[in-house]
Amino acid sequence: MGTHRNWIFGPWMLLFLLQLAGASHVVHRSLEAEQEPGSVPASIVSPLLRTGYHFQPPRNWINVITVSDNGPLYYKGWYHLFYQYNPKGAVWGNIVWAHSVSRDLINWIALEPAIKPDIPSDQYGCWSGSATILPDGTPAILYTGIDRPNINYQVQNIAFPKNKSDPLLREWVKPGYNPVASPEPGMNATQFRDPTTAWYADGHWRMLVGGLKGARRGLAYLYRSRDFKTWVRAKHPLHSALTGMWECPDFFPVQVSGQNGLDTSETSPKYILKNSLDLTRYDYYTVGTYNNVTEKYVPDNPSGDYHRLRYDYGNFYASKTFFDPVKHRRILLGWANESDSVTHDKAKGWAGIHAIPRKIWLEPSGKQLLQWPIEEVETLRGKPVSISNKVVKAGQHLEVTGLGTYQADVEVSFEVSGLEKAEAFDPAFADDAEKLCGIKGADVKGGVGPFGLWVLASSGLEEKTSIFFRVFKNGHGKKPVVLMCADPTKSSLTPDLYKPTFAGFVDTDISTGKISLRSLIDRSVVESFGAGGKTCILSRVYPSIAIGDKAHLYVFNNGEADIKVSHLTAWEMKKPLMNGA
Ligand SMILES: *[C@@H]1O[C@H](CO)[C@@H](O)[C@H](O)[C@H]1NC(C)=O
Ligand SMILES: *[C@@H]1O[C@H](CO)[C@@H](O)[C@H](O)[C@H]1NC(C)=O
Ligand SMILES: *[C@@H]1O[C@H](CO)[C@@H](O)[C@H](O)[C@H]1NC(C)=O
Ligand SMILES: *[C@H]1O[C@@H](CO)[C@H](O)[C@@H](O)[C@@H]1NC(C)=O
Repeated sequence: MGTHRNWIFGPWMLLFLLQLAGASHVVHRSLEAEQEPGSVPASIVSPLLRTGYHFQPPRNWINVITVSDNGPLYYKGWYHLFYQYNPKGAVWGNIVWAHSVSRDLINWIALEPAIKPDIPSDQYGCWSGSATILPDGTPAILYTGIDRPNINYQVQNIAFPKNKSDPLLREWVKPGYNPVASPEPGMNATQFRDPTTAWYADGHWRMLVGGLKGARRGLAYLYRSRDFKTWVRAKHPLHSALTGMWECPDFFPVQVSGQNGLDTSETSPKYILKNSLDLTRYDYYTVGTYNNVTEKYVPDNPSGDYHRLRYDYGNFYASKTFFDPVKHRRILLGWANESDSVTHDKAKGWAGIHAIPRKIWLEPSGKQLLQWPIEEVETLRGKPVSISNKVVKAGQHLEVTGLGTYQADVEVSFEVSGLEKAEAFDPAFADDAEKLCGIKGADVKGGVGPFGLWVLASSGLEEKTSIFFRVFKNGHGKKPVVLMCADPTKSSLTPDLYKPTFAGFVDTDISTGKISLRSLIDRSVVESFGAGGKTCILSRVYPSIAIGDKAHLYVFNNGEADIKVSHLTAWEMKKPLMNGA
């Protein structure tokens, strides 16, 4: 994916390059005025803000830029995760595929990088790609290479394991026939990247590569191959839309009912197409059908391409799924960048984490996916603390005590009544949950809600990150609108943090009186799953007081209607093996 591109052309990177070059004292000074480098707040570099059970490379890798996931894969008893990594810190031109292995997707062991620039067609960078297992069991990696200096001219390459008997797949070789796909006349060579896992049907392999046509048309180029070696572009893309560049396309079949996943080469009446939109830096997907004769994908909801569903309404990008043959499930992995400053990142010596792997499946309505943290994460749970049948009255809050809550897993079921007290929904916000949440944050009193959790909160509530629901009346005969929101505006007293309110609507019928919330809290990240995984939000937050044992957890209710916590269980989470850190 083009995180690297963003780093190269994005404003932060520009500032950073200018700083490096010593070329812009103006820019340098304005940055200093904002955050006074040299006086990075002690809390930012505190080990208590480094995540405990989220995927990260080791601590001592100085100036790690961004970590994004590439193609996860299962081979001979091990899950393999490859991710974009800069071993040289401040030098961006040498992106490699770092490599970690796991037996359970929770405990990770770091190996040497799997793919590094060393052939003409990847000598200026090894960017994202995907892995596919061929019928004889051989894994193959397709990835984007940069083959010329000073311009991000993108081609697609292939690599195979050197020793197929090595379950750790430590060494990879790149056949001499690379690259296997290059930009053709009429294609934008700097917007041509991130090959997908391939699928097989009708005597041909097929894969997608993300692209951009003209100024605005994002598309997924379709390639075919008989032998996985010679790839020919189909005349038509699989799909396209006027959204800007499509990074990291992901395309896979889903079962119409049940929670099992399908191998990418299986067929189904329903498919998911996901793209990471470089313009907004979020991951969007549609549910649709794939016609294997015309080789076109058609979203079920015609407006879906532009008002699309997101895997996560927070900080979550460049995600990728894979089919886990062990538990017959499809698993989603996503990358979350930092929300502090580049100066902070340099002081910390690390930047970028992965979300907890999520199992995904189609909701029975067929309209969206459901997501849930993989069950393996529950092996990290310590002793539980539970609360049952507690009413939290209007304007009140309830502390959950008896555990360390800075690294915790919290599941709560709410009972909601008094729906007649709900505020009226303004249809002007029908497509803009985020804006609505920005206006009606956690401290803005409501009718039914805001109610939910204050996590990573200080005892005096100077700091708190709010994860909550707010219910709106929606005209006669329509079900109430439920907004799920993550409000980090009070999360820290540290200046110069990126603290956007993130939000999504929850397609649930709250007139049943019930809604659930699960939050995975891990020092500087909060991942929340509303209504059983219908709406998910990941936030990065960096408290300055509410760190370590000073972090508190509360249930709050800022609505007029009482809320009942029918059940809440919170677990302290243990630290898994995390790449030796
Ligand atoms: C290939 O890997 C297997 C299993 O790790 C090992 O026993 C064998 O020596 C390796 N072969 C070579 C040529 O390195
Ligand atoms: C390729 O896309 C980039 C980004 O939109 C644009 O700046 C550039 O002009 C395009 N190049 C061509 C040849 O269309
Ligand atoms: C399309 O899918 C159907 C159903 O799985 C299969 O029977 C058929 O062979 C496929 N056709 C092509 C051209 O892939
Ligand atoms: C993560 O960082 C924030 C703050 O710098 C940016 O606004 C986001 O665009 C960025 N997200 C991605 C996916 O790059």
